[in-house]
Amino acid sequence: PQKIYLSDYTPFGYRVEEVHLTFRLAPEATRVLSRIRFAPNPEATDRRFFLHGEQLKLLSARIDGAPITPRFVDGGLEADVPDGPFLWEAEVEIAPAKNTALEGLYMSGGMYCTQCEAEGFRKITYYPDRPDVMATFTVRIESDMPVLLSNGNPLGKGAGWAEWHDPWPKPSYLFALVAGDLVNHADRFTTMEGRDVELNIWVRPGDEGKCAFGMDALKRSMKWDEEVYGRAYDLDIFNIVAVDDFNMGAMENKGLNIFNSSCVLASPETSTDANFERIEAIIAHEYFHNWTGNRITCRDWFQLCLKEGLTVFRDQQFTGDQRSHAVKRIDDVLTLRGRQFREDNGPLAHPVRPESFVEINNFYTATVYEKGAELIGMLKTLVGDAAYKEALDLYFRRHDGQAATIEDWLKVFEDVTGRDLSQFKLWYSQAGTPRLKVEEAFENGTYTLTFTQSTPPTPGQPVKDPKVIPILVGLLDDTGAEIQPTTLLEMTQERQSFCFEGLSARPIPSILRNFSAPVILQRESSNAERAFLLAHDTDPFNKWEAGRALAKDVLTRMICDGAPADPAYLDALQRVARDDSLDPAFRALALRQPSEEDIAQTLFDAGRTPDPARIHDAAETLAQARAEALQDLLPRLYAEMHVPGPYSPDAKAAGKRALQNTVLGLLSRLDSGEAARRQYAAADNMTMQLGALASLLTIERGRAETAAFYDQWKADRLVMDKWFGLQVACAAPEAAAETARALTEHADFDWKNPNRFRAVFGSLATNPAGFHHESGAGYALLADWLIRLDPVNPQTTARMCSAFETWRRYDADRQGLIRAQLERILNQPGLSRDTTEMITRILE
Ligand code: B3K
Ligand code: ZN
Repeated sequence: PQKIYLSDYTPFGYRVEEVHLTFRLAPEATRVLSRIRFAPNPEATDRRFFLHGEQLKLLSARIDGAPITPRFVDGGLEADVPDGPFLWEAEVEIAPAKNTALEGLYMSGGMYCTQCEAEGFRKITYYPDRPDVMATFTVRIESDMPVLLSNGNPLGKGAGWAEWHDPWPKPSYLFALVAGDLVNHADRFTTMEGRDVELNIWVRPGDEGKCAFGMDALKRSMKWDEEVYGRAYDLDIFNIVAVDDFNMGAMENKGLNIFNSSCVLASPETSTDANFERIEAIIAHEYFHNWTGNRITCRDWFQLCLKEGLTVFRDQQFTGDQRSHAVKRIDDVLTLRGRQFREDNGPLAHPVRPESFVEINNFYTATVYEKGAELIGMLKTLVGDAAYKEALDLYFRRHDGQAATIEDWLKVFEDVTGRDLSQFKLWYSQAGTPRLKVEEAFENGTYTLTFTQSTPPTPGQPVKDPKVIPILVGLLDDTGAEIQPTTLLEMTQERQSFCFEGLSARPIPSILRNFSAPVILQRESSNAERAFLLAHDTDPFNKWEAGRALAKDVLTRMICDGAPADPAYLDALQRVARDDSLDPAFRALALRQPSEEDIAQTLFDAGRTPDPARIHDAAETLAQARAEALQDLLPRLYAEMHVPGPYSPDAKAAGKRALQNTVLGLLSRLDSGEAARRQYAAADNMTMQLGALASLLTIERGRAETAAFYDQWKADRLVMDKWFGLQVACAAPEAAAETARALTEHADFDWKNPNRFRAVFGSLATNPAGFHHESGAGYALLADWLIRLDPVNPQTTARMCSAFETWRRYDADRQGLIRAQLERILNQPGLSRDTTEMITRILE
């Protein structure tokens, strides 16, 4: 397979002045007529006229009205064209009903829909399918489906047709079309510029009761982007459509966002608090793309983080503003460490701005998204809030309507602040998670912190240069009073010291407050000090982090030395649980035990070979010890967290329920699930119902509830995904693979639906002791199903391959078992480019 390089970028030889598309929709034979005005691009030298096109049947092609016979070449066609502007016309035939890859135009639940990012438009018609070619689109849809949608504003509609015009030039990846028998939840929003905007969420009949929350989230997002970034919406209509079969979460098509139904449909009975929060964040994310992604797009796909890192950062800010900054930051760091650090420290490590790829869909990663967002956060910390705002204003002014690069992005910060950001740029080009070692000294009232940074080698990058690391630090005295408020230390060298003078005694440092850089902090510390910070740190992130470090240390000792659960840790836990001054959501996070995956990574970092079975046993032992230590407190805390009245998804109520469910998990280890059974029976919302079921399954009970849950919810696909997933996620190590296998034989296991496939196999992959069971059954089962899915849906198959990315952490036996499965997958004849690239990189 061919590798594409950033360094090979050249602009396309032609500009597209306007695009007219006509769709005559039919499941097996849709006709797409295109009329495209091209003109030579004065900024380009190469005049080769190449149009991308895949899986298209070309019926006719004309240039300036005269029929032509193009030359078919790999991935598209070439033609001889006039020297000046010309009109290209083509008619192609495609078969949306046969499109199981869910890229291009496809059918889901009887409706037509599209997914074009990154390179799906070429499966719709011949076109320069690259993000730096921007054009205005006019679209006519002919179909007897009642609802016909495309980008932009409606031009008109009649029986069997509709026309749309999008006045904003856009790249083809933002094109969208939907046709179906849909109903809408409608609303309106008036922008700060006085534009009256029609808002719709379109769903299949029966789902109209699950739109209100999404609509409210949309309006809050629109308002927030006006208030915080000064960005107003720019069309007369904004449509969201819910689709059941979707490879990702959602897509920001101009004026016509298409969502995986799991990321927009919400109701108290069917959605958990976590679902509500995620839906709010994704609605915001896609909406925010209207400016960061659509009005300013990417020059090429190597610049993906330009829109994704920034838009994730913006949606994180939004959620923090709407809910709690402290809790949001902790959640984000948990995700970052769980997914991005894992990626960055394994064979799939790549820079935030990759320099080459085989299949761009394989680079919609935690590194591009989540680490990309961290880089924006660091930049903001370094330049300060005011300069950040100025830089963003300049970015929007300078690059509106353009396809931009990371160089353009950094230049606005340089121009606003006068800083040289060339060293900062290393964050975009160097992969790997930096290690930050800390040494301390105290002498004559001066406290010195010395940091040493180093980044381990990653594929293709054996040696790293020192990066700019913003380190937020505060100092406490031994009473817990803050003697040095949060201060920014700007580290630029490999080894660097910072002094705090005039202190009367050695302080207790709180380092890397708010997790100010995506690094692994290495510091010798005692559990007494961790417990002290857990009790006294004024920085909520580091307060939580101290408890986390304490728990990890205790677990590590239990695993490696067979030590018992440390009573000092259990004491500290009690104090947090009991501290009513703390937000329940924060307490729930602080009481959450580090995941087995997190422990495996930590052990591996410390030079040990993690044993998933031993980690699981220790985690179970600790959980039991925690339950017993908190025994007296649990019933009261459980009762106190009860939220009376009708369900509301707000952060305060959700925080209480989170703590209540955490407490229930511990209680269940003491009462054989009695409280959980009561909660299950009384639950009037999915958060409490699922929380109870999870508690029961974790202690290997809840058979009756599992059956009842199925009977209650079998008609609801999104709830059934939870049912499939939870059974695998909670299965005991020796039962996980068999549980998953048995579920694949269930009549409702629709494996071609990505949500259902992920429910089973995503849960298997994130149950470490089950997936990595020494029998190898988990590996073999996943490989069987990846082999089966690949010809049907390469994108989802390739994404799931990352289940194997940590294989080098484990012992020789497990490595051997995994290698055998990876090689078996790789040897499949006709394996997709997507999956081939992933397995090859994992094996290298
Ligand atoms: N931009 C889309 C992702 C497209 C995925 C292509 N395989 C969703 C988002 O980040 O908003
Ligand atoms: Zn995005």
